[in-house]
Amino acid sequence: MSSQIDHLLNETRRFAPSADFAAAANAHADLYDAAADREAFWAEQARNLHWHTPFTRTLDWSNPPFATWFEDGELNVAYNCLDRHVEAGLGDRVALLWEGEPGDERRVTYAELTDEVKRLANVLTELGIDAGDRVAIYLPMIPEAVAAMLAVARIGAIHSVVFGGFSADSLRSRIDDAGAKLVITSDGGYRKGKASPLKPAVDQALGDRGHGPQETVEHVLVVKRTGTEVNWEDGRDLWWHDLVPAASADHVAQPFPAENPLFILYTSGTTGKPKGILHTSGGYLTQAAFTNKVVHDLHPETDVYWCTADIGWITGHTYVTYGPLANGATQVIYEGTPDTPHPGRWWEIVAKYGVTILYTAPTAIRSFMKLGRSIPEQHDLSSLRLLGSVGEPINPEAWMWYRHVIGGDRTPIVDTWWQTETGAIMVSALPGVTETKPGSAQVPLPGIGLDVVDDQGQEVGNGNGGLLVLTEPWPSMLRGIWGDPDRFKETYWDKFADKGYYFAGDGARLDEDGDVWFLGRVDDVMNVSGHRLSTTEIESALVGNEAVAEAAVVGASDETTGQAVVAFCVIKESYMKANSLDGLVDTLRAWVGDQIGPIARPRDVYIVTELPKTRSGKIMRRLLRDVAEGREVGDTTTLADTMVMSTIKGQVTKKD
Ligand code: 6R9
Repeated sequence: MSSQIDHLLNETRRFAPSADFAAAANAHADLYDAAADREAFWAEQARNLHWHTPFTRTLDWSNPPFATWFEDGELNVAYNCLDRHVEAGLGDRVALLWEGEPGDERRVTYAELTDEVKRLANVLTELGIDAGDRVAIYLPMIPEAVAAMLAVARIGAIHSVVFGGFSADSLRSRIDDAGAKLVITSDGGYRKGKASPLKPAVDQALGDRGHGPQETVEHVLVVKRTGTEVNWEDGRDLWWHDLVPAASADHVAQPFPAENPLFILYTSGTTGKPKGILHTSGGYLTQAAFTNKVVHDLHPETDVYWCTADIGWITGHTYVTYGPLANGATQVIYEGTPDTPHPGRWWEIVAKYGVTILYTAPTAIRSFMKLGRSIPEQHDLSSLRLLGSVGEPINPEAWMWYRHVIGGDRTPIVDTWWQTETGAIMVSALPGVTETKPGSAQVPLPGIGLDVVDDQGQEVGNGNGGLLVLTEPWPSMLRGIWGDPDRFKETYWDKFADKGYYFAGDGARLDEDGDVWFLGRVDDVMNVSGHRLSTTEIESALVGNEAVAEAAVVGASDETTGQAVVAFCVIKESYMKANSLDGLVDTLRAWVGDQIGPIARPRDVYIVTELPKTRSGKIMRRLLRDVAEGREVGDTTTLADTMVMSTIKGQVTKKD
């Protein structure tokens, strides 16, 4: 492993925190010392929440991998996100600065959101939803989506949010797996300048199954957002606007045990069947609130926070709904796509609301890079003081662009690694404390145990690569896979069962300082002539070339080298305007050879206009591997744009 090519580790740019930032930061270096007693540290963080019944036990790890945290304590998650702020006199503080795609806006204060959630909680109870029942939420990014999650939590029921971009089939399988009793949806939402319907998918998901004994859904509660005509099933379908405003706003939040399930969120695994990741209440909310406070440096009195994730993803659960509201933050929520009605829409929103903290994904940053800096430069971004990244490794060049063009060379960047399963951020720089390195997620947070090991679970040590493991239980860890404890053990715990490590499925390296560099999922690691090469490393080299906006690299089987490097590159518009593309393929092959070493030089470079991505923005390399190996392209149903593969195939064959 030590013979690996260390292109990424040659990244020498460093950014120390400014004295001003450090002086006002929530994070301090002494947090790491404070976490030397891990359990005491998390217990202290948990006490920042309101407990109806204080806990006396912190962690029970006597039956691994099934952990309990704060088990004998009782709390109400919604009370922590709403009522306690109102009771503290902060009812007039704006919780949600909502911007619809067509430009309509709503400001919702903590008092108003609390009122809405109380009414909805009463409606849910009237509809027969009890603690422990499952409620599916299939909504666009509108304030009702946040209210729905909180109302379900308030009565101790379990939500399963299904991303609005998922099909009727995906919705049906999630409703069935969870046995949902109620679906909360809307007529539609605005996307790409149009009203995009949602209710028909719910009708299809429910209708196809008839009303046999298997049917669990009793009602569908429908928010009117677009005014589009909807099909209506009397007795089953109910309008939100008929029930919620008319319901009583008196509702006392009852305490529930810390381990009461809070939500199920489905995530794709290596097999076809999505896994219902289960999270519970006290530990999850503790780590959500703590990380949002120290990693995003949230100062709720003054900050305007914006996490661009949809609530259909874990990032939207933890860093739109639960973390920021538990902390009493004021946050922006935007309904639509980043380029509607114009490509500067996000930057217009940053300027309009004076956003101070922006948390987004590398895929978004790279697509803005592709359009060029002139678009963000038309807007005043001087309010920004902290930038965050999540979802994928961020290439050093994208990191630098983010810092320079969006952050005006002022803002710290936190590259945050975590998963649906981890519930909250696990690895990140602490702003104001850590000297940052473009491309590295850097250090485990205080209270988190992490290592990089080989296949046998042995530490690889600094300077080497291997598999990322979490060595200690953490408060917001998944508690299981809904209905499938065996799969939970097999997927995450069996690989290093003797050590009790959680296997994350990510490749990572430790540099000489012990900082973590993520190398992508382990199935994205290539083996070329016996050398382990990471897709991320070669993609970063390609994105470092002036012509390339975005790159995806796959290992295609090759008779001589085992695997060969095949790269798919999207070219910057500014480059195409000024240059011919003749010879660019050879230039890029040579460029990678120069940057990393001859072994990494791609066998093929294909110039394409688009890369295949999931709806959460992760590149689907599996499909590109099919193209690179000349196979029929596999299952494309989870792509955001299912046409993209035929476009790519056309572009690849043309170049042959
Ligand atoms: C939060 C989220 C989890 C997978 C994870 C890893 C990748 C996320 C990353 C990152 C490198 C980062 N990932 N953040 N890789 N650096 N900062 O994205 O959850 O959708 O479950 O994905 O995403 O591969 O294993 P989820």
